[in-house]
Amino acid sequence: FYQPSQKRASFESLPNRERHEEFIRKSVEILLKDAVFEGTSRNNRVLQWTCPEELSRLMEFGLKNGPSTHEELLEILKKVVNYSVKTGHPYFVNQLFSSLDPYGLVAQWATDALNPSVYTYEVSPVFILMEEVVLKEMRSIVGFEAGRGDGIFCPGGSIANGYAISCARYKFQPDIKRKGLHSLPRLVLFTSEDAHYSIKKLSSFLGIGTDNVYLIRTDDRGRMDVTHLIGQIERSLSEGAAPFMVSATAGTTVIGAFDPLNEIASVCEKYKLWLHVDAAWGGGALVSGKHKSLLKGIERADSVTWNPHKLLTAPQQCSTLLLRHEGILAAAHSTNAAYLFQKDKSYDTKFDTGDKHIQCGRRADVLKFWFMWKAKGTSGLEKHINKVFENAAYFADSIRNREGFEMVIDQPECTNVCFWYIPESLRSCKQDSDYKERLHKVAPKIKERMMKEGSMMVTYQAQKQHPNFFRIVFQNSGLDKADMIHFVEEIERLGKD
Ligand code: ABU
Repeated sequence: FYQPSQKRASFESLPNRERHEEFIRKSVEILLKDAVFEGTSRNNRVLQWTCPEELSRLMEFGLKNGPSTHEELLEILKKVVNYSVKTGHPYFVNQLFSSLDPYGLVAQWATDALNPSVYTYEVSPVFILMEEVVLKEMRSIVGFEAGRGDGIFCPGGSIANGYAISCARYKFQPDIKRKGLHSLPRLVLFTSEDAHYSIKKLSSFLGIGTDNVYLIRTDDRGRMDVTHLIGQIERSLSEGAAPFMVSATAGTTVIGAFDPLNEIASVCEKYKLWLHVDAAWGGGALVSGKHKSLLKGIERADSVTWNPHKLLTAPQQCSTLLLRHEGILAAAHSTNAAYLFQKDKSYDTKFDTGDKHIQCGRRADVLKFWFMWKAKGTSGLEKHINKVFENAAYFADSIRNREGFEMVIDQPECTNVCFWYIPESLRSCKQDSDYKERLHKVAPKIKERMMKEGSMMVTYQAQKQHPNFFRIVFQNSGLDKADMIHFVEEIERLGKD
């Protein structure tokens, strides 16, 4: 611990260790009370909206030369909690993560207390073995034979998708590792127009270029159009380019659509393309006997992104990339740094798994998920998934025929439900030429009101020809039917004029 020489206003008579212990205990008390218990109470607000200028004044973000007292720091901590959004609050239904899982939280805190870096067995013995077990179990659930293959925990689904592109490219031309892009023809990959933006972003990062991400049309339910996919593969071949990968999506970000994986897998087999499935969002459905058929065909993939911090509500971040190809991550990325990955260590150095990552230092994101899984069992995870799908269906049923609501997709496949709210003043104007323009302004206005009141958080966006619509996301299995009705009525209240 840092031990400042100056006198401090509090705990001053205690030896430093005791002062720090008291400081930590008081800090944890604040976090438990303000962030965990009050922060997730339906009686409290999801957020206290403050504009950036005012927040800058209230929080005093500036750093100073001298130290702060523990009392000052505890006050600062209270403010950090106060002005932060309570993403574990039941009415935070804004993003593809939410909820506050007690086991996940404790394990996250344990991770931070131990502060490991998961690259070598000597530094992270528990987490190295834990990662291997969890990744193998996840591969088995995906359907890879006997759970065999490769895998890693990554800092987010975007990076997992990037690893998939890197592995696919390596498989296509292993020379890439030494010779770089000079060894390659123009590579082309295919993904749907509704896919996550990380596919384009990481293609740019990896030197493939966004122009070489060919976007495939989606149908009226947001699923990849396989005929168009075949057409675009043929187009790339006729251009003399080298198609190497299809990134399908299982649970698109906005609509929650599942691409037809079996059909896409057959196309990939025919053209010898790597099949990646971005199941960052929808992957959680695999643990449910009732819902796993949404991802039928995923077992034919070469790689899968699956984020337990999404549908399975592990704390941020908990993202994985799972591969059917053993050893491909190390083959594509290792550089054998002699100061970390010495081969003459006293134990089997196959347990020094860090070199297959592009990161060096790395958090133990596995612990929170493993601990939650231990606490609930696979059957508990399944119950959770079934409940959130039930909630989403109940919400959709509640608004489908309710005056003022209109579904974007009538039968959502995942637990994101997209809809318009049409205020009374607009309901008779559907034939007007400016109707879409006016409807486009409704969701941002309602969102502004809910943010200012702090009563709930739900996001909105425009997509393709559609004016702004709401996307409400369910992944907190602590919610029930009364909450679903609350959301409906709250949107009506906020949008009444
Ligand atoms: N991959 C995160 C997507 C963010 C969101 O729309 O919730």
